Amino acid sequence: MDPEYKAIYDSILDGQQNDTISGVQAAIDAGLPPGDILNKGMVDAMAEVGRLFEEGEYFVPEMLIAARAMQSGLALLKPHLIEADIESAGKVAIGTVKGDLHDIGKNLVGMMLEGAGFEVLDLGTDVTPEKFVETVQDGGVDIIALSALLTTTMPSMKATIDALKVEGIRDQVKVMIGGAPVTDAYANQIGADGYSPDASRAVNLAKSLLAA
Ligand code: B1M
Repeated sequence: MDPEYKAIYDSILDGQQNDTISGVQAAIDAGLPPGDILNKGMVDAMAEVGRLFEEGEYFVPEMLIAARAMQSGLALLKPHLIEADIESAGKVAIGTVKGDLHDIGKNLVGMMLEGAGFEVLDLGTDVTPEKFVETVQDGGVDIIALSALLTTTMPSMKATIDALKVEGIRDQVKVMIGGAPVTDAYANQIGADGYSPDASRAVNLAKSLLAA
């Protein structure tokens, strides 16, 4: 761990939002490269948060406060990243599907993706298949990420994939799905490209879908 970035790294791991803000501001003021602040300080910390979550040492609250700290740091860093022209890992349009208002998990997945260098377009909740189709037709989106928390709204995932097929644009975009009632088997059944059970593995999935 690079000592210049340790304070930022620790503040995200501990979910200390104010320390993340002051650490990132200090690093910007010291003229450290924005890409290094992002990758060495922040992305590495979120990767560690993901690892701790997978190992059962961190739970959702720790993940949420770490993600919130990360988001505050990102908001400060964003204009500098754009200036430095850091290459995006890809563009993801994310939304909770039609009829479903649960957004905490979806927000967490979006934050983790953003933390890993993806450009994230958040379509919000209750997103219709038509809205996802329109977003793909507008161009520039590599992945659409669908979240559902209700068994009754899972069919909206299939409806979205079917709508992409009807419009002849299914091959233009990868589709990943997730949310508490969703399974790998369901992803296969409806023809999604991948399923992730949690936010940290959603990042790995997005990376592997674009590498494939
Ligand atoms: Co609702 N709700 N809820 N709810 N709610 C559940 C989901 C439920 C399981 C509770 C229960 O009965 N035990 C149940 C669903 C039952 C079912 O269908 N099997 C339920 C119900 C029934 C309802 C209502 C119908 C209740 C009613 O009105 N009668 C109603 C529906 C409203 C609607 O959406 N139309 C409703 C409403 C609400 C609130 C508005 C009060 C609130 C949501 C607030 C909000 O999101 N802003 C709410 C809440 C908070 C919950 C519980 C308690 C918590 C959900 C949550 O945020 N978890 C939930 C019970 C539970 O899950 N234990 C419940 C924390 C979050 C970080 O986890 O969202 O699973 P989660 O996300 C995870 C993974 O799933 C994954 O990564 C995340 C982080 O690791 N993930 C993805 C999620 N999306 C992903 C996408 C990916 C990849 C991974 O790629 C695209």
